[in-house]
Amino acid sequence: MSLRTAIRHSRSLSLSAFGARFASSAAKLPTLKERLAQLIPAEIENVKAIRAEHGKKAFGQVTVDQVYGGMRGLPALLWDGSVLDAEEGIRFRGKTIPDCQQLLPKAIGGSEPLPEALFWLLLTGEVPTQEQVQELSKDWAARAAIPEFVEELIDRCPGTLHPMSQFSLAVTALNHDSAFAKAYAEGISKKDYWGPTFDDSMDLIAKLPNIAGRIYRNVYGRGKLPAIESTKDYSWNLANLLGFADNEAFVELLRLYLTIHSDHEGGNVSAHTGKLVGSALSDPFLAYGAALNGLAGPLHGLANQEVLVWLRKMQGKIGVNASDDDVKEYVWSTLKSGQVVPGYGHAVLRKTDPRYTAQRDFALKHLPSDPLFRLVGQIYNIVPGILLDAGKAKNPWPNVDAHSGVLLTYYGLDQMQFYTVLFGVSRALGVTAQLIWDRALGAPLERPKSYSSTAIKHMFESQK
Ligand code: FAM
Repeated sequence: MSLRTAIRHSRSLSLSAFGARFASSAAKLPTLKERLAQLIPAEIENVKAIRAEHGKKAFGQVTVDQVYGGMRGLPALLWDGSVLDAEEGIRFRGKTIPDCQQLLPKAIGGSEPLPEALFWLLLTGEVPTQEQVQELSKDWAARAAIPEFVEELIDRCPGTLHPMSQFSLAVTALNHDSAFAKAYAEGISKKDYWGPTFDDSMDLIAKLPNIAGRIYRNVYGRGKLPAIESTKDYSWNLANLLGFADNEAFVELLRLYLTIHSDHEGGNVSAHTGKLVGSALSDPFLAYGAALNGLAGPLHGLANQEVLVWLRKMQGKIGVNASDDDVKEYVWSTLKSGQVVPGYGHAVLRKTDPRYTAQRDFALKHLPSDPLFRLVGQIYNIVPGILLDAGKAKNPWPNVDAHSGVLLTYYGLDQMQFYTVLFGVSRALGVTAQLIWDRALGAPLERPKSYSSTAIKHMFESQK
């Protein structure tokens, strides 16, 4: 048994012993913060032990192509919350999306996992009880109000400012009340950093529905925001703020959506940006504001908007019930004009994204004969072959963004420019979970080395 496995094994034994002790007493279950406080000391020891035994060992070589090629595959980051396998897709703390759908607590009468439970899982590696999830929903509802000046800031944005820019502005401005920034200014000890980072993260997540809802209603003229309901879950409240809570299927979609978009290991642009900026001890609001700006790029989160724009253009050009040949011609015309097919390809994945599959399963259950869903399915049968023929993309299969827009559109949320904001609400779960653990483990300032092309040439000329 490897050292790491041995440590994990003994830890999981002691955790289950804790669980058993816990179950036998009638005491109240720990809150998320209390549970984390119990877990952190053992993980600090775990990391110390790994570094003591393996710290000087090498992962392998770094090639010049990796330096020029966006650092693909470079092992350079630590994050326990989720791991992405190129063939299988994402696992959150070892659990696949279907596992999460099965194991995580759901709303009463619902069948999709609650994102509250996913956040708990990401942070602790444990599946929370229904009661713990309800407490978390309540806690987030209690923290949901946003400062008046942030409301005004959003209200003063022109309707032509992209919702993602408004979202990032508002999130950044929340740093006005950062517990971490205040504690740091007052001289908090390094070992205590994670506490106010946790508090800020909880505030940040809790306030996102009010921010997103306000942006949506302002930009699309949907009237005043309703109040947060403290007895409802996070997704219901978000749906209500957007004006869609009457439709239970939409609320279920949001629960699934917020769960599956939350985290995709540490190296994607938004997750890594949050970690990088956080490594300068910028508080969670500043770090997540930066992450949102990365998510707003068309090769990352904005791809969900791009997919719908592309589908609508396609329908405009070749009609709603187009033949396979017409679709093929349209896809080729996209490629020949030097553009990417949005929603296809991935920097790590080499198979269909399980987040795509989860959304397809949802569509098969709730909207099997929707024309736009049929088009998405038709494209799925056509695009991979074309991308393979074109011979450039390493992964011809669809990613998460190929499917989300069609579901939202079906329920009437057809303002494509808003789609990445929903992605952003979800991604906060993963990025903040990572920030909390980074502060708990004392992660240092990130500072990789950059080289000039001249230096690279000289380095290898001298080795000839
Ligand atoms: N359509 C056309 N060309 C594509 C392509 C696609 N969907 N995917 C990759 N390629 C091209 C790519 O542009 C590159 O061309 P050049 O050599 O001319 O630069 C070539 O194939 C090799 O790229 P790769 O190694 O397969 O992919 P990368 O790791 O460089 O890039 C993506 C990954 C996601 C940026 C890329 O597949 C892409 O642009 N896809 C479309 C945009 C998209 O759907 N993004 C969302 C990704 C999503 F999961 C997320 O982050 N939310």
